Amino acid sequence: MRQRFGETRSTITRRHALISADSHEVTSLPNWPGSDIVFTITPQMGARFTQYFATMPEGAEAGEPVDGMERFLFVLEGHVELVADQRIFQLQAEHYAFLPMDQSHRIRARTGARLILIERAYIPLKGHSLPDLLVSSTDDVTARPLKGDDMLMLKKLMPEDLSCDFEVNTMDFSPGAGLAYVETHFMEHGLLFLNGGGVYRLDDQWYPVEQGDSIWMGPYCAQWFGAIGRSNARYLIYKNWNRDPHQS
Ligand code: UGY
Ligand code: MN
Repeated sequence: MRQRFGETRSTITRRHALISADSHEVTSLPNWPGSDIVFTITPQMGARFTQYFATMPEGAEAGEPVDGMERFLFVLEGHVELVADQRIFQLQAEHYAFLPMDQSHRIRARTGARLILIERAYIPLKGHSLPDLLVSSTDDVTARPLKGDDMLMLKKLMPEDLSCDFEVNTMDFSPGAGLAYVETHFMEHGLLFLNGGGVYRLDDQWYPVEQGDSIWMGPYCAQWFGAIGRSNARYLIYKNWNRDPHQS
């Protein structure tokens, strides 16, 4: 959507950022030839990970991230083929994959496709080997109420295993549901609104948010969300996890 008069809901502060789709800036990347790339969260803003959209035309191919990075990918639209570990996986909307650090792989668009990707430097844990490659779908993950609230259903997309240094979850709010309290934590978040919307508190500001919005919450960004509207609000959320703050 084109915004007139130089206005946007996008806001970037020292400890949080809201990036609405109207302000997306398309770039290209050597490992994504032919695809449109939009970085919404990067170390340049203070994050320790990247979150970006990749829009792939039919037939486009992509390679691995830069050395030392692990990758999480989630299909928003279309159909891609993931070639990894001498296998070929067919991924469509709501399918996702985790590629451990330095896992060789290719992504091929069978149709035009749109993905969201999260990448970060892996933090190894003594006595644990690298996490395994994972390919799954949100439909195959059981939803559970967050802290007993059945109006706020959580799906944990990554294995609950100490070898994993981050988690990615979906959080699905019934209309009128909200986080139980204003959270403050050292962990960061990368978030994408998949459906619906509401009001997000970030530090001392309250933002109207909707489908397609990306949010970065840096360490100790005070955060709260309330779902408004007639339909559920659901987001995909990254969090660094299972590592001591001295290491993260
Ligand atoms: O896992 C979380 O910290 C999550 N409840 N935070 C959030 O939704 N902003
Ligand atoms: Mn949180």
